Amino acid sequence: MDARKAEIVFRALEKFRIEVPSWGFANTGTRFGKFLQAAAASTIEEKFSDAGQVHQLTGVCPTVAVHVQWDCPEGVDSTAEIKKLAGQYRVQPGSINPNLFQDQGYKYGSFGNPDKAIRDVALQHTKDSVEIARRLQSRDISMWFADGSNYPGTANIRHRKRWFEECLKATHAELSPGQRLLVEYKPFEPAFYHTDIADWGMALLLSRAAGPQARVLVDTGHHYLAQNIEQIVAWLLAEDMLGGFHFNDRRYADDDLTLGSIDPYQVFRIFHEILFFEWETGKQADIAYMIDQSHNLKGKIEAMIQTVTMAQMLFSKAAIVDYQELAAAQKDCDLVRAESLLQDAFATDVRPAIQQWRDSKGLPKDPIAAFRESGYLERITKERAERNSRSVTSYA
Ligand code: LRH
Ligand code: MN
Repeated sequence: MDARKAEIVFRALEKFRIEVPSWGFANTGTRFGKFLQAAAASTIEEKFSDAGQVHQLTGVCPTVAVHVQWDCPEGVDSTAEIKKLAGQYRVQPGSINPNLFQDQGYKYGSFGNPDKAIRDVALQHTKDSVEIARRLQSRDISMWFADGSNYPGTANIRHRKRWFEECLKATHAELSPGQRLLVEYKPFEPAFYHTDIADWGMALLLSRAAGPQARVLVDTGHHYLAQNIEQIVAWLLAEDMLGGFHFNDRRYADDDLTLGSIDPYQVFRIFHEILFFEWETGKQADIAYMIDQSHNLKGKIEAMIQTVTMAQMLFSKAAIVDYQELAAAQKDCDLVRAESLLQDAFATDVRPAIQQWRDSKGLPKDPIAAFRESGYLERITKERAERNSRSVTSYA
């Protein structure tokens, strides 16, 4: 790789940061059960400790996403301990994720529930989550809703849309000036007939209805296989409504597999649309890059390190596309030339430049190897095995 491209990779890596999810370190599974890992994290301290390891070894994940019901057992009063842990493990709390899908009361929805009392409970939990974010100096409140129905005729879709607008507006009114509301869409699961926020258009309209600090969150696993995700990204950029990503990979549906394990070119095309937008407009897109995966079989910390380094590599490959040339080829409708510029960048081995960048930062050239040599896994396995062996695994 020539020096000019290596310089571009260095500059790209300087600004690339990605947030890890606290729940990515915990024992998770599918509805058919979960295979327990002795070293899995279950307390918020263990999740910050593991996230701290990933940041120490990669240097690019200074924040960890917090899921309120799973990580803040005392609600707002859990913030003092989280601040302490942030100092101890040198990773900051990132996006705050309210949980509006687990409680029994949400059987027929949260913001979309016909029962106003349930909508009020959901709204209060969301307001508490905004307060948690304020106390933790977290910028983003990231909202996903399982709301929907399983059978035709069982839900008034228009009424539910109105209730979502009302509740999102009320949530937006709670935000401090610097805070953002991220609205995540998903076409199905756990609802299998209609989902209230099923696609990017619905999320965009509801975000606009909520207020100027609301943006759309794109979870890469929340699309039908035939959908062109990078086109959605380009549109959201053009509308200045793209707030962030939940990165993962999938072969079939919302499989939450490790990023780039099935279709790395997909993530490359997404990064390309963002970097091409920034080159063309001179604007820095204000995007929160985040991971949302459940590591059911792989070692959870290794899977997270693998994800972060894969994201770095795909971001670096996208950064070396020659945009000047590309713009000219697009203008001339030189299809082969234009496509080759992306394919050449994707085919470029950027790993030597990334290793030089890590070296220049005093970071291990190979974070996975460094993790395996660190003895961290052996230590936490001893500490956590007995407790983890007691947790339940069955589906029913
Ligand atoms: C829903 C989702 C959402 C999270 C959850 C863990 O599928 O993507 O972002 O709250 O996974
Ligand atoms: Mn998600």
